[in-house]
Amino acid sequence: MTNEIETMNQESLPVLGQYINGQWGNGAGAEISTVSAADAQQILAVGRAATEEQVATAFGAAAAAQESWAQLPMAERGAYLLKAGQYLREHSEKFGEELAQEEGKTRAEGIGEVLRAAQIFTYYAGEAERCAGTVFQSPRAGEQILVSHKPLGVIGIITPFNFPMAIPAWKIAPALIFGNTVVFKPASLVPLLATRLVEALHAAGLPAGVLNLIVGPGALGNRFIEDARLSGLSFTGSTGVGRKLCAAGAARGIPVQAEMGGKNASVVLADADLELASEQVLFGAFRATGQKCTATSRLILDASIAELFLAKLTARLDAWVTGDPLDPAVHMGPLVDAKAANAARDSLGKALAEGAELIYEGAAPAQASFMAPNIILLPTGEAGSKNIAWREEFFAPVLSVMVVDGKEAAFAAAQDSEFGLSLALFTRDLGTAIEAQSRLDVGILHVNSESAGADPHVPFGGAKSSGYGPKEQGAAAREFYTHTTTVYLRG
Ligand code: UN1
Repeated sequence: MTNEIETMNQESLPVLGQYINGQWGNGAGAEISTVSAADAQQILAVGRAATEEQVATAFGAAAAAQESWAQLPMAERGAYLLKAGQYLREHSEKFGEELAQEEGKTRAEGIGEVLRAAQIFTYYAGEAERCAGTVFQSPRAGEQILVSHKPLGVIGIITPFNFPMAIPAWKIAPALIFGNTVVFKPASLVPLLATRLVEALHAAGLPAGVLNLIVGPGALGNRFIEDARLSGLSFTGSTGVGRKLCAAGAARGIPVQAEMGGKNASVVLADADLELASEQVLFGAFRATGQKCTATSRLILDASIAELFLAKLTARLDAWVTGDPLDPAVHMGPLVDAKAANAARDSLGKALAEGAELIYEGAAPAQASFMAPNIILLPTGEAGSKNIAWREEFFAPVLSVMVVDGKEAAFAAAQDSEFGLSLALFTRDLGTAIEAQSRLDVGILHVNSESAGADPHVPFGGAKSSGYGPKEQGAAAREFYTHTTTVYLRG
């Protein structure tokens, strides 16, 4: 790219600024840019990274703003969220397209995600109309015992690239409504959409210091856990980083909520509706290019229906188009960047070297960040269960199939994972569904629907190595974003 084009581009490109103490400003660090997932030559926004000093300034602003923010009636805090939600709705097409460009999911998924963030803001604005605490009987005359919820203080929020609006929204909205202030650091691959989310809250007139945005490299996130003013940290991302943050938080005595990896199974039993199951497995495995922590990456098939099910699934995949995420005819865009796609290709190669068989490979554009949908068949028993594709999250459009005999073997295969985020079970037998609920260690169980998805008013999070700390969203969010005071109250 020549300098001339660069200059021309930069004149019209959005700027990646830092938002500290209610002001947009430049980072004092290195030059940064964000590019299209489909084409890394296409620059979407430019700016400068924040420095560690700017992180400290942001924490200072959040700490200074916290008490007066907490003292506002919750309904007034909610009014800012309502306005921000409205702003997102009004800009859903523009922001949704930017999301599709920056992250790589399709335009429809991008717009859907912006609307979902708006819905999350609206849901938490309504917290002002919900029950604020609990009253208990006292064993003593003339006394009541109240449990009231109070903000933690300053919350650090660190989010991944794959839901650049929805995940920040479902952390920021409850943090704010319960009276906390926030320093927010999005994944360095998706600063533009994080900027749009903060723009919505700024446009809503949020008081200075209540929300601060730090844009820059991942290493800046380490400063968060070290800042003495941090009272709690909510993180979504890799298991490795999440574990380190949890350990560092525990060492300091502050709560950390971490939503980490998944290796989610879809289980299709002999009595399942195969038409429905093949559609839902397709969505679970390949929507958003498999880049959801809730995506289906393991498929457990009863032997009696395996062949028929795979025929239905691959027929659907034959009509599944991978390409430019802005093209309305496209079902699946690229991965977030070439590095992610190369890592996924590497992992797939290892899985094949370890004995998996490639049984389906779709078509995809040649650019480095694209990858076609792939289905691999694992050997049954230990050889399959030790395969990298069964154990490790690829975060890519790769579905690993294991064929088993009967419900017991299917449940055992589903349980055979260190992770336990979500699971999709396909059966027509209500008894089996009820049994799955009590026997399978997952945070989210779907019966006859795909493994991904999360409604704002219900708890979200995983079992086993998938999650740490209280669940997110719905009423569960209050457990993380507040602490309680038990009041023995006599007149
Ligand atoms: C969804 O399934 O719609 O990082 C949301 C993730 C999850 C969010 C999944 N925390 O993919």
